[in-house]
Amino acid sequence: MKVLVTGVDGYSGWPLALHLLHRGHEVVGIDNLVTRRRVAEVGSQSATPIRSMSQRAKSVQKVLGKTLRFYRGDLCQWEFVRDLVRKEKPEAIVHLGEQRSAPYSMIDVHHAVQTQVQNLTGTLHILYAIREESPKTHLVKMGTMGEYGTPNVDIPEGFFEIEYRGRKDKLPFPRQASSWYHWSKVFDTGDVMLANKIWGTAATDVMQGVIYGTRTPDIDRPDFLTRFDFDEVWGTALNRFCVQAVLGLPLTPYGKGQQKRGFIALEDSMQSLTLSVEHPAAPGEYRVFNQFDESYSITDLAQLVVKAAREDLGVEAEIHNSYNPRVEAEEHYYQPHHENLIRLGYHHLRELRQSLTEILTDLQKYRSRIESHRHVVMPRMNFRSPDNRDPLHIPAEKA
Ligand code: NAD
Ligand code: USQ
Repeated sequence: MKVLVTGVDGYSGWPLALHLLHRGHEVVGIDNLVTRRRVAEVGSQSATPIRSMSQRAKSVQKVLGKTLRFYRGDLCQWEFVRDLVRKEKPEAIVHLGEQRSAPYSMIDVHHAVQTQVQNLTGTLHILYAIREESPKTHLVKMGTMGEYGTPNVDIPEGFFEIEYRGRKDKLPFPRQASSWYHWSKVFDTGDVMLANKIWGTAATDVMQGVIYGTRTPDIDRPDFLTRFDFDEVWGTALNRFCVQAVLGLPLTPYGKGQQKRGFIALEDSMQSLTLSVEHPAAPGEYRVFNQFDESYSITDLAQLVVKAAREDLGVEAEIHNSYNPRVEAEEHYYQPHHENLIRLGYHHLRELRQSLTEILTDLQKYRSRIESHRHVVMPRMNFRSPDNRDPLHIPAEKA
């Protein structure tokens, strides 16, 4: 199958491209390399030393004997997207190429606007390009579990049956996001549903939980490493906790630390996306997959990292609940469903404990890269405050 991966230079786009190539698919990738620039903008870098896209494409040719066709371009440029889809006519597009950091979207008005305008524009361009140039293309659109928020009832996969004042209907489950970024994904969802309704675009809308990990079998070589972010703005919870343990910094569950999220290993995320591609939505179908493996509280995760750091590295890490820079429930009910991918054959491949050992080992290897950026690890933002800094904030770093 010919698959177009947007955001192919990213944390998940790059291992996905390699996984699809390994499975015999033809892969075309596009990216404007903006995550590299945005991470530099907040004074950070990937913990892993990643190669440039041109070096990556050369390694693919040399090591795998396959071709990854890479286009450098911006999804916000309509002619670029239209011409690409016209030329390639992919059977599937996996759309990962968006601004993906909630804290980045909360920095100020410019970052909020950039996030929403660019994410929605890219998705609309892809929807129109499919409609005009390749109407049979199946869109696998990456959304987020954070679209649903944390309601006090179970979270279904996209839709639920409701009875109200004696009448019944099947409706989209309410979205209650808590950052400008997460809301951009909600708005994307509305646009994908509308394209499906008016043009019959076949779409899988993926509500994915937080990804963790440094490895998949496809990226197990220095020239195939994927990025790994750890700073306050771009790093995600479990990955950050591992970096904090390695650097001897306290682990920082925010607030009470009882907020729960769905998590998924990088390898399992690749497996899930591949299942969505290889078992496409039917013509005219819109379906929603909740893509995560297990849900955990943030404190449970921090405790697992403390244990792994002790057992694997002999390091005694500490947990130091910091103030919460975000506006979110710190204790809540959380019961999302995730049966659709299991029905397609999903089974958990990478155990969390194994991932922790791999992350900690890899971080030791690249220690100098995180050591030189330790000043960007601890939280300094505040979603509530207009200048996004907490005036009362006492850094959680050890005295
Ligand atoms: P990432 O930032 O590493 O990758 C995104 C890639 O898209 C980057 O290489 C970036 O340069 C590119 N990109 C962004 N805007 C673009 C544009 N306008 N034109 C062309 N390329 C553009 O992020 P990731 O972690 O790989 O996330 C991929 C997708 O998965 C995102 O849509 C994100 O919202 C979603 N997601 C991520 C996670 C996670 O934990 N990392 C969890 C759930 C959902
Ligand atoms: N958290 C801490 N301490 C930290 C970092 C995070 O307690 O040091 C908490 C946050 O307050 C939040 C939870 O961990 O409650 C998750 O935060 P995160 O930074 O790991 O993830 P998030 O901002 O939600 O975003 C990430 C990805 C995003 C994706 C989302 C999936 O960056 O692209 O959409 O995970 S989900 O969370 O399911 O919406």
